[in-house]
Amino acid sequence: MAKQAVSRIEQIKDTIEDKLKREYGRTLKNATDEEMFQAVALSVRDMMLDKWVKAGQEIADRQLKRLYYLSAEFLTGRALVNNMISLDVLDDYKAVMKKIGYSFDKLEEEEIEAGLGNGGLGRLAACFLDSLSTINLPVVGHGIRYEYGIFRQRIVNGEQVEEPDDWTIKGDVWEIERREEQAEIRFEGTVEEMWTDSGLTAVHKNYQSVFAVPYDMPIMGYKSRMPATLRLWRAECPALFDLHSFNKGDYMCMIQQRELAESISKVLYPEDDHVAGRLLRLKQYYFLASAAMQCMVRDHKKRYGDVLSLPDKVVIQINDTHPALAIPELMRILLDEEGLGWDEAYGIVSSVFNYTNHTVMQEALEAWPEQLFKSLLPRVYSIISAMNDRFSHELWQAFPGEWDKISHMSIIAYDEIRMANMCIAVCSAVNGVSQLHGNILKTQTFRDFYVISPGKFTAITNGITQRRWLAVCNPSLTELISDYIGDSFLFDYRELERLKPFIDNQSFLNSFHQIKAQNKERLAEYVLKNQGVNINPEFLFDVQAKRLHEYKRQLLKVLHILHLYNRLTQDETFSLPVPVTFLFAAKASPGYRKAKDIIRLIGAVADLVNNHPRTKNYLKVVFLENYNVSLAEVLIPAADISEQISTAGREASGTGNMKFMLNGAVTLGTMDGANVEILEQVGKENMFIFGALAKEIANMEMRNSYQPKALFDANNDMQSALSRLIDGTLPVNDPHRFDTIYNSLLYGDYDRADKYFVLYDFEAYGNMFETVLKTYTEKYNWTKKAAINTACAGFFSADRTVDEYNKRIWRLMQ
Ligand code: 26Q
Repeated sequence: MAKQAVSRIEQIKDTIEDKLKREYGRTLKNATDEEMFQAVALSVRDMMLDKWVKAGQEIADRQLKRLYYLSAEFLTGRALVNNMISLDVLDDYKAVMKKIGYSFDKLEEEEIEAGLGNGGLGRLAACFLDSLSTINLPVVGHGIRYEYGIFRQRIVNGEQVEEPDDWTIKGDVWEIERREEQAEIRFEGTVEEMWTDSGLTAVHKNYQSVFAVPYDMPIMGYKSRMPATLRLWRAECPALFDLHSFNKGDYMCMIQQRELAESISKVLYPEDDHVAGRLLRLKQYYFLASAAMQCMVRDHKKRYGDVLSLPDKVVIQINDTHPALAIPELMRILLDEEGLGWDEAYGIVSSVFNYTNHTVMQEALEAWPEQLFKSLLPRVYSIISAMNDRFSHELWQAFPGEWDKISHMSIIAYDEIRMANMCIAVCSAVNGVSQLHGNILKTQTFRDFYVISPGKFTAITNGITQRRWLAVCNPSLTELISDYIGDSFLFDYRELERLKPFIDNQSFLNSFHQIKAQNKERLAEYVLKNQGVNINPEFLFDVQAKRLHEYKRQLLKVLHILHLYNRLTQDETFSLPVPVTFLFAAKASPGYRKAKDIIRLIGAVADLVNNHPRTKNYLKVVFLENYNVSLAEVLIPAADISEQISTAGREASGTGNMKFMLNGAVTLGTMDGANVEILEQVGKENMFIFGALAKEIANMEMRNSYQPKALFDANNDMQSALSRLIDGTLPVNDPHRFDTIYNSLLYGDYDRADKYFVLYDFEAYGNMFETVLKTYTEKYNWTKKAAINTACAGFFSADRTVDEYNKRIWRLMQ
């Protein structure tokens, strides 16, 4: 080993020892696992802080324009190994741990992941920060420091049980509290308009204050000189001791008030499907929006003196509509605190804001009851009202007399405030997250808006960071790739293509195959250790891992398993060319009944097929508990097949599909979201595409022509599979447990046929699955497809995504 490396290793060891001594009064010999983790993490943090401070200087000196990325969710996951890789010190730390005789894996396992998000949207925000930092673009992410992140899921007697995720219990090592930068957030009260020297001014009175205290976390991109900042806000009661109420003897009331204020940042809402107009959620969103905007204006004024130059120095991206209240909040600050006139303020606001949409489903578009909104946020309400009046006037010019259209497009109508409409009306750019999704926004969801402002709409396909989703989670494959093409693909995604010439190289393919086999063993060990279930790495691993949603169609896979069960049990001559392990991992919103029923169904199907003397040789079904970033890191590298089977037109993009692809799984999917673009990259020989196209689905919806019962009557296999839900075959106590699922597939809910077209794609899915199994038996051929998927995944790097955002929208300098 080179001399330099030896001294680096000594240095790291000394730092760790020093941290142990000073923080805990311990030595390398007697430190607990937790203390060891903390000490190591602190030593890594020191290295990041050096860069962070320098980056701050550089931003100030060069007066760089900065991105504010506002998001109610940041699903960052564990940070330790990721940070070591980014700082290029992983091998050094491994050597240190070896030297002191401490297991590196144990260190890794000790970290509690930050699960401050539900799924795709939150993980996207985390990938973006990593990529922005990697390409050295200045960004601050603003979010909420939820005390409880996404719930921990346990399966008890087949049912999902939620447990609180108290991730901060051990104190988060990565964050730094910045109490001196706290902001005051005002709720409720009344607004009085008064004429003063500067014209009509609004004064907000009798409000309730809550303080927002920021916690900053450096997010280290790969070999970056510009770590990103993630600023998470925590709610705190203003006065530690409210003497006034105390004196009145209102002690209990005082404590209650305090609890109420601090409840704002208590818990992440676990719903990402449809949402009731919850007061606390609205409080959370305004809390984030106001804190971020006050902080931005304050910082800008400190640097540049006044607010008029804001558009030159900041740009804001809002991750779906959840932080959209930042729009009227910035208006409020500019009007009420900075004394600008409406047009001047509106000009600034509309030039700095940009909005990303992540869903086309009506039930997930945010709308707030007008009265509730008005009483919680009276001043913000009056600003939105004024924006609505002006916008309605514009609409009237564009569509004279078309009342239906105008009320459909307004920001406020039918006693509701519609956040998406406000965003589209005000923002400079509106973007979808895949090409298909972008087109659907223009031609369906927001088509009337597209008519009046076609230039605003764009589509920028999502991406993932190849650091976490390859280097961290699949070190063996990363090493193999580096052996063939060097490791520059870790910061230049285009390099990954250079693997293509090796696709026919026998020895490359052999290693590729072996690595997949090892990763399958690693997963098998994990599943045995954590759930006490044996899975055989010789089986094909078919994985569907994502939130539980009807549109994602976990049910389609379940029905197909029942179909295979029927064939295997009814026909002794039938067998599968290769045995299959079907892995599911998914959290359901606690209030989403149907989703929870589907989890119960998966458990029942598992009990059935895993215990039947014949089927257990061919099929194994496992539901993996508590899907989160850390589990994804073990699961994804082990997959042979990636299930991406949503109803076409419903999955805005999907990002799991990209993670699986990068790790050499072949996609079995519909023409939905970014699957369409995966197909463009890999070609149809390297993907298994089936099912109705988005336009066919849209057509059936328009004509109301989908008739599942007719399909059912004409298809014996479908009848037999579906009957299993209600004929008492499934081992559950209540024989009617799955009646609702059965009925909704066949007859829909209320008067509309199943909105997710599960039975429509049943046959196509089954046929394509047969092709999958046949292809899998040709080992060489299969590995080639898998490797092509990896080689073609460069396009889906979030480095490419943020670069596109930058060229089209942000215009930041490196
Ligand atoms: C809805 C109403 C009121 C308040 C909140 C919400 C809410 C909360 C969370 C609505 C949606 C979400 C989360 C959405 C999400 O994760 N969408 C996913 O975003 C990914 C990143 O763009 C895409 O790849 C997925 O296709 C999309 O489903």
